[in-house]
Order: sequence, then C-alpha cells, then structure tokens
Amino acid sequence: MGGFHLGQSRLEEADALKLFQAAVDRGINFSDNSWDYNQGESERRVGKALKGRRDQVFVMSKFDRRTKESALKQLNDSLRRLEVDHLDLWQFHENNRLEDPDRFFADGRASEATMEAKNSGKIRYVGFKLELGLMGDTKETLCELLPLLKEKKSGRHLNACLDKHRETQRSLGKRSEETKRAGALAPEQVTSILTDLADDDAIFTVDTGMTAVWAARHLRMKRNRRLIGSFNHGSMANAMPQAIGAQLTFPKRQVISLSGDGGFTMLMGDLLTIAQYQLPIKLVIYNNSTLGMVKLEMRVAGYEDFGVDVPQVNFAKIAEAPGVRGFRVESSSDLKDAFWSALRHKGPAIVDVSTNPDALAIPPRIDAKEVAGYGLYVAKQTLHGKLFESIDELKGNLP
Ligand SMILES: Cc1ncc(C[n+]2csc(CCOP(=O)(O)OP(=O)(O)O)c2C)c(N)n1
Ligand SMILES: [Mg+2]
Repeated sequence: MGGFHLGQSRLEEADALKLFQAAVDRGINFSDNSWDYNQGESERRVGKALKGRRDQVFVMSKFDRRTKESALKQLNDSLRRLEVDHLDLWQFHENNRLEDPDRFFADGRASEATMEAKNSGKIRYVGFKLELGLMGDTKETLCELLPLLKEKKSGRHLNACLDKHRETQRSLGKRSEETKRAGALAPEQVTSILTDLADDDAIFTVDTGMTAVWAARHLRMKRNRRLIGSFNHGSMANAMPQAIGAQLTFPKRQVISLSGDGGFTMLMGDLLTIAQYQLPIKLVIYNNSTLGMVKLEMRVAGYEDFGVDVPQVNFAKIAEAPGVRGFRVESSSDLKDAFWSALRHKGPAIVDVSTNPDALAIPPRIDAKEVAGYGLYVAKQTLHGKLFESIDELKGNLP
C-alpha cells in the first residue's frame, strides 16, 4: 500500500483512511511510507488508519538525512506520526548519487543510526531503496553488467590506499620490533615472526580475543593466504574447530590456528580429534594465562580486572599426551626455532608461547572516555598498593 498517494491533499483524509483499512482487511499487509511524503501527512494518515490493525500490517518508512542525529530525529518523527513503537522496516532513501554511500556510511553518519535503532528495538529490519532490482545467476548477470562499466584510468585513489597500507605496515613493523621485552613475549612479535615463516598459501584461523587483534595487525595476507575467524559472531574457541574443517577440506595446505589460551581450553577435546585423524594442523597458543580481551575491556571501563587470570599451564605437555608434538616457548630467542620445527613437522603440533598478559592493543583512535576509564583503573590500582604493577604494564606497552 503506497503511502505517498494516501497523503495527497486532493484525497480527503476520511477517504484515505477508508481506502487503507479496506485494503488491509482484504489482505494487503505491506505499508510503504517515507518521512518526507507530503510533509508528514502520509505518515500521519497511515498512523490513524493503523489503529486496531497494527498487528496485521508490516510497517515501513524511509529516511534521507545523512548524519546519525538527524536520521534518528527522522525516525522519532516517523514513529510519532505513525503512532507505533517500532517500524518493521526502515529504509535508506535517496541513495542514488555516487557520493551517497560515503555520506551514509562514514563514521558518525546515518548507518550508525540504523544500528542504534535496531539495538534499541525501534526498528526490526534495515533496508535500502532500490533504483534497479536485478535477479539472476551471479556470473551471467555480472557478465551482462561489466561491459556497461566505464574503466577508470586514474590510479590516484588506488595509489593513495597503497601508500596508506605501506605506511601502516611500516608503523606496525616498528611496533613489533619495539615490543620485544625480556621475559614475557610480545604477541605482536610472535605474530610477525609467524607470518614470515608460514607458507604463501597458508590458511590461518584465529580465535576471538586479543589473538584476533594481533592477527589483524601483524599477519601479512597474500594472494593465496586465507584468514578465517568468528568475526561477526565473536564467539570464542573457534580457531581449532575451524582449522579442523580447513585441513580436512585442503589436506595439502598448511593450516595454522592462532588460539588464545582461553579459547583453546574451551574446546580442548578437539585436540584428540586432531590426533586421531593425524591432521597436520599447527596450533599456536598465545598463552597469556588470562582472558586478555575481557581484562582489557574491564580496565578501559575503569574497573580493576578480576576473575580473568588463570594459572600458567604448559600446553606443550598436554599436547604430548595424545601424541601431538609440543613446543613450549618462554623466550623470544627460541621462537623462530620452535615455529620452524613445528611447521616442518609432518603431523599435528602445538607451539605454546608464553605471552605478555598486559599487552595492550592501542586502538587506531582512542576516545576520551577510554582514556578516562584507563586512568580510573590506574588510580584504583594505586589506592590498592599496586602502582608499580601499573607502571610496569605501561612500560611494557609504550615504545
Ligand atoms: C563463547 C564466548 N564466551 C565468552 C566470550 C567473551 N570473550 C571474548 S574474548 C574473551 C577472552 C578470550 O581469552 P583468550 O582465548 O585467552 O584470548 P586473549 O584475549 O587472552 O588473547 C572472552 C571471555 C565470547 N566472545 N564467546
Ligand atoms: Mg588468553
């Protein structure tokens, strides 16, 4: 049911309501609308017509403002006019100029409004208004479309991106050099050594937790390398089972699982499966004896962390029980040898690396709330007589 026509002034309001309700009663259950149709009159009329029929109708409206705040304001207007507590579908409108995706999707822009509205229950689904709907076999459709594209000759955008990528790689490389510390090993360094030694077509799987951060920053992906994780779901303990799947699918390729000690422990029984089928997976365990990501989240929120540390375990010894090769690394000078030996070994192997539990992932952007939270945590540590631990921790992380 099109909301635009229902709100036009040449149609009496009473007739519009009657029309809408008769349609619903005969089984039409999709209500189209938009914030800007007829200065809001379309939404207001549909709101009145919906009384007593809300449950029978899938209510949609659209918005066209680009910033988060202005889009949310439009949503609140739509909800008020339609007299509903949520929309079933809220669509991006007017997404038809070349620069529109950037306007909608950059940081702080309207796409964040859709996420917030979804999380708070004000909308059920997010949609996009289509300029041209296409349905077909992907390959055939793309073959038809490709000749219609005009090739761009300028490499400006690509070169700017490549420069940025190189600059990021340089600064990350510098950081992994700087984080070398006697005793606890820096996870950045562990990852950058691993990336140098792994095959060009290695398949990496990575656990949710700090390991995902180290992988994102320090694993160098190449044309034939693959990275698998639980990135959208963010569920722990994914790396080892994903490695099993990858190795069974590609028996000849090198499969390396980057596991947290927490993640590995959670599904440790899968090690027996690996041993039983002699899958030549290499399990690298970032063993910081803590649920590192949660520890960091607590600190950034201003809490002293609790309930996250676990006793140090030697997973290399656990590996040996079912006949898996185990390497334990406690100092950076042993790292390369252990990786080489494990990667060359024909069967499954665990490289259990004792990593720095206080390694901080400094985010690309830090907001004031996080700085304040971390400051509060250090203040609490100080009050509890642990100032020197905080200083050690910062020293271990600052270049
Ligand atoms: C099934 C599940 N439980 C809990 C969490 C919350 N969580 C995210 S990361 C993490 C800690 C992971 O610890 P570990 O595997 O040791 O990795 P680290 O962060 O120490 O590198 C937890 C508890 C989750 N994402 N999924
Ligand atoms: Mg851990």
